[in-house]
Amino acid sequence: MLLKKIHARKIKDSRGEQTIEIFLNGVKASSPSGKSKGKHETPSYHNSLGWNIKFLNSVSFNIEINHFNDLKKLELFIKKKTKLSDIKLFGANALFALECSVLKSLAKEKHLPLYKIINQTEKKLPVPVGNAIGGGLHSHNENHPVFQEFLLIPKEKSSKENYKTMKKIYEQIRKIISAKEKNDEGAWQTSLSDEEVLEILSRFKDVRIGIDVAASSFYKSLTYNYKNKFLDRITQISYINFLIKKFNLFYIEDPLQEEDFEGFSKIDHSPQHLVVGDDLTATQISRIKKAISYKSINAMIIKPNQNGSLIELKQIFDICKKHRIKTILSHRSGETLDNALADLAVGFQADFIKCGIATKWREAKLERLVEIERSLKK
Ligand code: 2PG
Ligand code: MG
Repeated sequence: MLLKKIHARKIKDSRGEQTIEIFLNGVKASSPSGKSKGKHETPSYHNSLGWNIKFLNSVSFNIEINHFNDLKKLELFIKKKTKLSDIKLFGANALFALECSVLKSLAKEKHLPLYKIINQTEKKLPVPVGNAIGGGLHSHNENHPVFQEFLLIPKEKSSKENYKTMKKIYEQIRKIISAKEKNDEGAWQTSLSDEEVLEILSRFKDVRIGIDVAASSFYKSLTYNYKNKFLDRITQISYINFLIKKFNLFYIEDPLQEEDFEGFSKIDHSPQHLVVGDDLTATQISRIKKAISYKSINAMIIKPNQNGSLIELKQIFDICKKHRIKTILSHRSGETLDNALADLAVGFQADFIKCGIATKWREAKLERLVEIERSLKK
């Protein structure tokens, strides 16, 4: 496929914030954007979104792309044209949308599903991690839990059944907590406390439960600032270990602030629990290597737009596989209707996919997963 010209434009994500969409050969791809951004994420854009759009619309690429690894040629071309020292300085959102549009276009030309452009043979489907109740930075109400996300991880055998189970429990939760409003990710808003929410979720025996503490968002002046208590580092570690035991938590994301690699290693790491890095690792290879050397985590969030380069994303999956770190490919709190995340999860063989439960932006990914499952059975 000869990549000549693309068309880029600004669109709004689910939160009404600006992001980028790219059209290429009749297909389109777009990037999401986060709110609880890690300090070490690749910035979304170089200079500004307008600069990237102008550049992408004005350049003639003339690059022959026939398979996934040819994205390297595209990255080298952009580096040369922009005179940037590192391709990621181009901006993670612009680069990810561009690379994704190229893969989609290649898939269209070869009459293949997108995931097969990344991987022809493997067929494992990721298990969803769904946000049922929200707190922290994603909330709109004043009184909310401190933790950012309360998650359901179903145990069914199929993607279709997993989706159904999450939806069913999500509805039951609405009734129990008399929820009326949804947050940025379509999770229920509540004024209940963290432990009250966990008590409710632990009543559901056919799912495992998890939390995204997003601890950096309430860590100030060396202290974890809960509304009614202020915990130092050691007390935060014992509090999280206490919660893991009390509520049998399966999944614990960012329990400590994003620089505390050593502290993460003191969180209960039994094989039954996933200690997950998100802001800690920020989808950056150097941070992942550091987390491995400190034994900080046994699972990791991978956000394509936290890095930008799909070539690097593949390397990250390889590193995780080698070190037996479970992978969770993740959406952002500001999402678009693009459902490519499901294909990327299957293509890269992610163990889990974190993409919410409700609202059209989140359901687009879950529905695509069910569709892939159906096609694999044929
Ligand atoms: C997270 C994400 C997605 P944001 O912290 O895991 O759920 O939030 O996109 O706001 O960084
Ligand atoms: Mg997170």
